[in-house]
Amino acid sequence: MTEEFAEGEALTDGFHLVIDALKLNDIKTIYNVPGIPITDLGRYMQGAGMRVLSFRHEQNAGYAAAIAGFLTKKPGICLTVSAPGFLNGLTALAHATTNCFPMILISGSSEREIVDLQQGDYEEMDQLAIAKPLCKAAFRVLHAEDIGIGIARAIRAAVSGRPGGVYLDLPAKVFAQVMKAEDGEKSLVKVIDAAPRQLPAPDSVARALDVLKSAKRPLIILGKGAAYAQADDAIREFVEKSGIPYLPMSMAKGLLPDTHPQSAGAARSLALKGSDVVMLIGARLNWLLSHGKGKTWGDKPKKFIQVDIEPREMDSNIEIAAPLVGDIGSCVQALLDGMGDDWVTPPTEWTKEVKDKVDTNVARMAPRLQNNNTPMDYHGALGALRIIIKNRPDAILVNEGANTLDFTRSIIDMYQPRKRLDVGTWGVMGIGMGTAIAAAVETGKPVLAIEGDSAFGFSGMEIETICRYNLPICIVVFNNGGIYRGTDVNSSGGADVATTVFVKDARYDKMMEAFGGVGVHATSPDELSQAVNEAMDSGRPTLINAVIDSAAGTESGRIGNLNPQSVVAKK
Ligand code: ADP
Ligand code: TZD
Ligand code: MG
Repeated sequence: MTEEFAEGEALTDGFHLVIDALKLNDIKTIYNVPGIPITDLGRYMQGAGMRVLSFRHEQNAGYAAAIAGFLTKKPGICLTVSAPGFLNGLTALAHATTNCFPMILISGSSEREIVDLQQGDYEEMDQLAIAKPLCKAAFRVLHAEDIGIGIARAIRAAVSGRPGGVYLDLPAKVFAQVMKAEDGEKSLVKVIDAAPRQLPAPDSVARALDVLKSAKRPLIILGKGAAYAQADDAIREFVEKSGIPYLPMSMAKGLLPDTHPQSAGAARSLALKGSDVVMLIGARLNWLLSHGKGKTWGDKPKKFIQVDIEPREMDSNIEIAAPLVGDIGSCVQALLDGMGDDWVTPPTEWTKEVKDKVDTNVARMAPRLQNNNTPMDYHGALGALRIIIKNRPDAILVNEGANTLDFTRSIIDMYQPRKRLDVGTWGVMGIGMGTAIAAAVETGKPVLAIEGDSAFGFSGMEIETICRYNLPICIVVFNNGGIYRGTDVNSSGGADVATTVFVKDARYDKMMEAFGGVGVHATSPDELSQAVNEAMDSGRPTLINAVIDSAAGTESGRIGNLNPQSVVAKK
């Protein structure tokens, strides 16, 4: 800036404009790793009363921001340094976009002139170009007076329509640019109605209800879009009034309690195969639903109704007989209004068939969940943790791993919306600690993180962060000594252990003690249960090393079928 300022004139600069723009838009929590050129930005943010949480690795700060977006419907903010810090944050930005979570990755960057001439600046990288294919929108601000509009655009892009990740590039020199405080204030933009309601077309609502009424064996599938929408009461009323069995996708568990009489969760296979009309609410027909076809769905012809904010999601995999485009709250309300007072619930032949299957499967599972074996198997350990969540339904459950993920999802019932946070659409390992931290920070609720030992390793260093901020997080590491199992052998007979095997009898609990947290070594379900209850009562950061039989798991948990098979090699 070459402009001269009068002596004593009130001034502002890029640093403070970023802070003012965020605060004006009610964004007060930042997940970051400090360094050039954003160290002072973090300091000034903290000084201005924002909560700035410093992580040990940007990827974890990014996962925290992503899940903060899911939990709050406001963009979670991850702040990083240039090139390497930016790249470390990028996995989370792509994850947010893939999962439809609103998030903004704000990265400092180097001198544009030097970057574009490739003259080798400190941490040189064309970050904007690299971010673009991995997010919903990417913006760069080159002048301090554009910070207000840049942040406004980033917020609106992240939360409107289908939510997603947005990249905002702030070159170092913008922070130091000075302008008159008065002009600075005028340059800020408050985003009005960042995610406007999107009402469905009345004829689409009528079509959806016609298709639903024609069903003999209808099924509702609730996805994490339905959880995100925060239309909990309308969704519950709709499901109950319809009388239709419903299946929750992983992060939609608890939208209605998993113990609800209409839940088909424990009869998933029968519900998918047996249904004739399927209504998807905030769930995509991607790999997690076998693309709506194949043996998962059986031979019976089916019609699909899909409720989604993204019009292009319709027919992504198969024909959608009744697309209903709009925000879930508005769509579900329109469906409820259209059902009228004479809605006929589905034939009991179907609802009873589903309910009987649920009851049989639940009864069959019950004794396995009560075993007190040492070393523990997944059922014994999760049988204990299941009771804890039942008694503490407002606790947030974070979950990653392979067997640890699949068993936890099916065994632990959830009772409230948005309490189950996991690996999401990509099945990504490493979301654990960032997710747990943001869950504790954003909601103030206790967090139970159930982690495979491999999964935990991807973000394990953040236990220092958890201890530093004294967060009420209890981590249970399901330690089976490896990825899927701890029993694999190296087929060459060489000295290296097999590729999926870790150090035997590792003591993850001791890591926690290094930072002043509580470490517990648990070898039985009773010990595990006691330790988790103590942790959740005290609210102290705790890590429990839960010893799981190294032979208990299966390759890739429940998705082993996705592994390509060699016809010539032996494992
Ligand atoms: P799951 O993995 O639980 O099946 P997905 O992530 O595949 O869920 O699907 C979520 C869907 O929800 C996305 O297609 C997204 O466009 C949609 N969605 C997200 N928020 C809303 C909303 N407020 N209203 C309508 N649809 C939404
Ligand atoms: N890297 C990333 C980022 N995401 C992944 N999903 C994987 C690698 C591959 N992977 C899985 O899909 S699950 C898993 C890996 C490494 C770990 C499974 O081991 P675990 O759980 O110890 O966490 P179990 O209970 O031993 O099965
Ligand atoms: Mg393991």
